[in-house]
Amino acid sequence: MSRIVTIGAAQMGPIAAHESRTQVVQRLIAHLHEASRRGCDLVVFPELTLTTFFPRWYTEDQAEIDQWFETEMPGPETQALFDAAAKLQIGFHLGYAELVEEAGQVRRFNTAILVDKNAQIIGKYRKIHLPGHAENEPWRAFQHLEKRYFETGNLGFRVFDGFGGKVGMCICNDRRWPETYRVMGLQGAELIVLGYNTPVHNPPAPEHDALGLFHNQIVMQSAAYQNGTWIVGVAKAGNEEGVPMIAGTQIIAPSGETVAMAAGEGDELITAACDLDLAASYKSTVFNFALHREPQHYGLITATKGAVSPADGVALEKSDK
Ligand code: CDT
Repeated sequence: MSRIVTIGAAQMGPIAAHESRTQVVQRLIAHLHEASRRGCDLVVFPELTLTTFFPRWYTEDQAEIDQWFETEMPGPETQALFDAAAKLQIGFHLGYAELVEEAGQVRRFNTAILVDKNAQIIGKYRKIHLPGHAENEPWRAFQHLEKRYFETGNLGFRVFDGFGGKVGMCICNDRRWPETYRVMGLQGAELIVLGYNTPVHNPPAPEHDALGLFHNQIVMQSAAYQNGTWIVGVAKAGNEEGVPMIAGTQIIAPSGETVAMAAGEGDELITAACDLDLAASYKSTVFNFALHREPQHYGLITATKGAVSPADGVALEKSDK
């Protein structure tokens, strides 16, 4: 038996600051129509799909920042996306900035939703690993203020039933952390979808710049293999407001092999027929967690933020201290 989900990874080229939500949604709908022509069941859009990557700018004016956030989903400008998807019977994954009131408090998250073929939201994730900094750092060519504008996600790494399988979500910087995938792998994830906005230039470590696509590749390919899951990674790419961002949108099989890859840095749909049953071949053999994982022998690591310390019960090498 096979469970084929035909997936479209909908890379977006740059989104200018002046571009309206309605204009962006038209670009997304164009992706959906092409995806329909190619028989897609699910289309994956990137992180913060609806706007330019606004954390590159510092401001103390909260109203200025809040213009980038959605207060409802779907809202007046995004309803057309849901309507088009339902009409075409295609599900989608969408990243956006979310402003909600929870327990009487206004909260802001970097969020992604998973939507089924009938335009029903069946999964939600709020980004946990927020990169960058919280204060203005004028020495940088551009800022990366996710720690200023978003709270740490409070929904955990979950796996949702959808598209005939177990679907997990994470966002951008999360993809660099092995625990992101392992937490979902332990829940049986067969497909993990994620979007990213990754500047080519990393101001604190410019020596990494030439390796951006390589790092993108190794984290997602190794995670796919080590957890026996499909991974779909989708970029917002190209030169956005003077900041070049990596492309490298791709669909990766549970073997760790990339089966489809974007060629350019603009709006581009790549597709693959993904057999979710391929995951079982890895989950039942080399990465049979129940049979082969030995967490009780890994050393005691408590859930502290940052580096482990001897107090956590981990025997550290001298060089680690
Ligand atoms: N959006 C996002 O998370 N981007 C980061 C840039 C890292 S440099 C601060 C990423 O990990 O791709």
